[in-house]
Amino acid sequence: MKIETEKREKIIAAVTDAGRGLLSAHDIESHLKVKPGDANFATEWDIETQRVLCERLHDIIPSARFIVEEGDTSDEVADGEAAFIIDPIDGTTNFIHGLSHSAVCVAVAVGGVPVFGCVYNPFLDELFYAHAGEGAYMCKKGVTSKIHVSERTLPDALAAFGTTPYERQYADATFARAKALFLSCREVRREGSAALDICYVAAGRYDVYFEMKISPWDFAAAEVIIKEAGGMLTRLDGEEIDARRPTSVLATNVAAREEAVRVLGSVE
Ligand code: LIP
Repeated sequence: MKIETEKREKIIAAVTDAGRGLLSAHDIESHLKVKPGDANFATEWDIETQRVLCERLHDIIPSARFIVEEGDTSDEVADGEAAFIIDPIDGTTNFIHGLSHSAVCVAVAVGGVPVFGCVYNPFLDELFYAHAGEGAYMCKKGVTSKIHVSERTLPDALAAFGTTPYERQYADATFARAKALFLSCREVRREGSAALDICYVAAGRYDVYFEMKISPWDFAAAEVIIKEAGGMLTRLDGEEIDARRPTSVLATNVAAREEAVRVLGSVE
């Protein structure tokens, strides 16, 4: 499935409008909705942003299904069926705490395979986007550039990771792997938005990112972007990802991939 240019432009406009709307957010912590799991919240901006995005996106591709973070209204998506996969604010905890590392994420997927993705951080005015087969790009303050993963090998790599904060049973497994990476690379980071962290690998800022379990809306849009930037996104065991269900993720460039898989796989 190829998304026509006009539809891509409308999707990007919906995403960037939604992102800019977050810049006027205030009293964020006074209206939190508690969600299942550990320290899992939705703000009124998560919920309203998702509502407006769903309306605008439905007008662009009326036949598409929806897989969304907020509420239990996600559709079942059959192989071959088009779906929007939406995270209205990836990095919600950062947003609550006033950190500028959050993004509005929309992917168009066919079955479990994203074909178009856009990830927009309004706080830095950085839009990452890609369509399958057509390269990956970043637009910052009106200037668009093609992005590509780095050629750093693991010893020179800056590696990021996620902490599955809503499912802390993975904590020992996460931090053991983060330590193994830390002892094998230049440095590690945990910044709190899987989508942006995967896009940073695509842009050559990071070289590796892993998380033990994240949801489709956290990674689907960034999946197209990193693959079109010459990088790889698989499960931690190297198997292909289905963007319709939660999964572990390992995002890397090519140069560091084999060593990163070995180091992460060496942890019990
Ligand atoms: C978050 C991710 C983060 C991950 C959290 C959560 P949210 O997304 O971006 O990397 O560690 O488990 O999934 O919940 O802020 O949209």
